[in-house]
Amino acid sequence: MNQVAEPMVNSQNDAAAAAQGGPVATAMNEQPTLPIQVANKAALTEQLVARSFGLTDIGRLRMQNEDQFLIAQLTKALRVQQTSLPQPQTRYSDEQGYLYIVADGMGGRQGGEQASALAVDTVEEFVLNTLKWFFHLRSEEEQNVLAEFQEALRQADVKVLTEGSRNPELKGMGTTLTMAYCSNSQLFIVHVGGSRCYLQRGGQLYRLTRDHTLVEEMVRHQVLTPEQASRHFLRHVITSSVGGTKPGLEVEAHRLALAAGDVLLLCTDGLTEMLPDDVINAILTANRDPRAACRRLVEEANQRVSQDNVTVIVSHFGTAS
Ligand SMILES: [Mn+2]
Repeated sequence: MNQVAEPMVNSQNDAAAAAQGGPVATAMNEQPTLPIQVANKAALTEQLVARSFGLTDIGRLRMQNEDQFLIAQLTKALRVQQTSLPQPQTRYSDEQGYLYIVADGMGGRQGGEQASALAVDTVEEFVLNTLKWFFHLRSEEEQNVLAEFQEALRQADVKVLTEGSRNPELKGMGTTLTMAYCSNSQLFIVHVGGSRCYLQRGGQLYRLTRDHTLVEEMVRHQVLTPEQASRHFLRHVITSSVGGTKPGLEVEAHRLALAAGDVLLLCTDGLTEMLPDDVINAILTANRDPRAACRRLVEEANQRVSQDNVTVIVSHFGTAS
């Protein structure tokens, strides 16, 4: 559940993030602040294999599910049309890219569902058509990846706004969008709104994204304590969205090096409204299978009578061998 507020400045304030348990990501143009170090070159080209699962649930009190998610694998393919050789019809490269998206729509009736669907579809299309960035990234190209993904969100913003302006029933529809892309062992994250991306490493859960919400702004300016913010009646008001009532959006971008054993979690606020971080961490630790972890997270949210749609993606990274 989200509503859109007037856009506010989304300062990427590391002190605020640190106060919440430490940022782990390197924001664009910012110095690395954290436990997750950029590894040496050899490690960065290490191929990690992901086991992923996603789940979306309407929750206990809603009539419709406005959340969407996507898990996709990108690979180079060679499709043989004709050959004299006894070889397989299609060959795939060993290199894989993994794409994860969660989106939480808003806008009443059909609007929310359509906004989140349209945004995911637009980003998916964009990612497919920028495949040139996906393999053997050189360091200068890594900056481009984040810039490209930010552009993907801007395109989605325009699409959702345009569609919303065409149909009075869809006017003002918008969506949060949190997206992670893993290529070799590099993780790229772009994010708008109140969904979240977490990384579990060494038994610790790190929140990689900030909520673009009015109450998080107020916490940052020390108007509210985090405890007050978690119960505040304006906690669903988001300060930036894909679509919504105004063009333009604040995109948060991060890049970090993944390691074998890392667990990635993307989720909508339906999960984090219900479950504190320590409960989420315990469930991820107790369920080493992504499918089991997703089911357990959704069950636990529903047991606490989730008033919102709940969507989770869990991905485990390991070495190829
Ligand atoms: Mn929600």
